[in-house]
Amino acid sequence: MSAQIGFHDLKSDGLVITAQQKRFYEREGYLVIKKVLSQHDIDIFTNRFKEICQMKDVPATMTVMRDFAINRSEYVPGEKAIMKLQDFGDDPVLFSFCQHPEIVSIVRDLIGTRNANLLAMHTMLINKPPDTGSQLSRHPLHQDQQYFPFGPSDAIVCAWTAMETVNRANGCLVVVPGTHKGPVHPHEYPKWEGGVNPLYHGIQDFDPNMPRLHLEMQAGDTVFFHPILIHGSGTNRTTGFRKAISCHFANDDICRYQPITQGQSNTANEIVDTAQRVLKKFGIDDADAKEAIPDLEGVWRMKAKAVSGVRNHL
Ligand SMILES: O=C(O)CCC(=O)C(=O)O
Repeated sequence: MSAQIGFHDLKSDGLVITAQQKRFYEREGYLVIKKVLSQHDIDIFTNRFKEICQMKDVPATMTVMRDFAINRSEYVPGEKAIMKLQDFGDDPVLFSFCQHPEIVSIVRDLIGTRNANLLAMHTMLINKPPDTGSQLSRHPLHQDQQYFPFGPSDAIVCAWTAMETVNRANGCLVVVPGTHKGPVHPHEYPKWEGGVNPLYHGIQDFDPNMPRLHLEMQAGDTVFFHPILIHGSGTNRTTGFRKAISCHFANDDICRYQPITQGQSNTANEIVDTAQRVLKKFGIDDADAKEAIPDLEGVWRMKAKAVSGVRNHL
């Protein structure tokens, strides 16, 4: 039997998904699989999130992002004030999401082979807060490949799991099917009246007539999507928080760092500055921070973590 089960093999069933599901992903740029995680799994991640919000054993490499809609003077530490955790690779409980056998098997079916060396490149737990009227809870339509100085894009996939019911009311994910076959568009901050969160860049030349699809999902359901797929998420108009956990996986046997494009340079500078600032918070001086993270590739070299197998290239 061929070892090439999964990557670009659209005729054979995978370990978990069918050939038909692979073809759907290839054509549409996303694939929703129901109940990939159990409620028990979700409870484990939710409880760990709550502990982190109380600053219990937070790994130094994790970024705990407060809700920018809350004024600093009104800030009360706790889960209601945290909108996102980023880079949880050194947190064994949350990182078990990236190692979850069902998730890993589906990722292998989409971008890997049975023995592919997979890396977790970008990990997040998003706690989308109820919107206070500013619409800051929106995430503009964007393409994740804008931020990645590595490829090919077909060997990268995001797994995004709903940690509760997500729907239009609380700002579910929105995708524009098929757009992964197009280019990466120029990204900038949207000129929205209420502002936008740091690093939430959006596509400027987006055609508003393109059909968008709202992915309403239940807790444990997971959408796998391509890094060029145009996606974002809406305003949370409920009084509850909308939680999701995600990981961008890359196939390390195939992916390599590549020079950034001209279109990536504006967002790249900001990401590099932000990453260097985080190091400086830990007492690292300016010159050392610049040496540790000289460019966008340096940011991702710092984030990448082996999920299975060994890390060789990224
Ligand atoms: O979970 C969300 O609201 C959107 C997440 C997303 O698109 C991203 O972080 O790239």
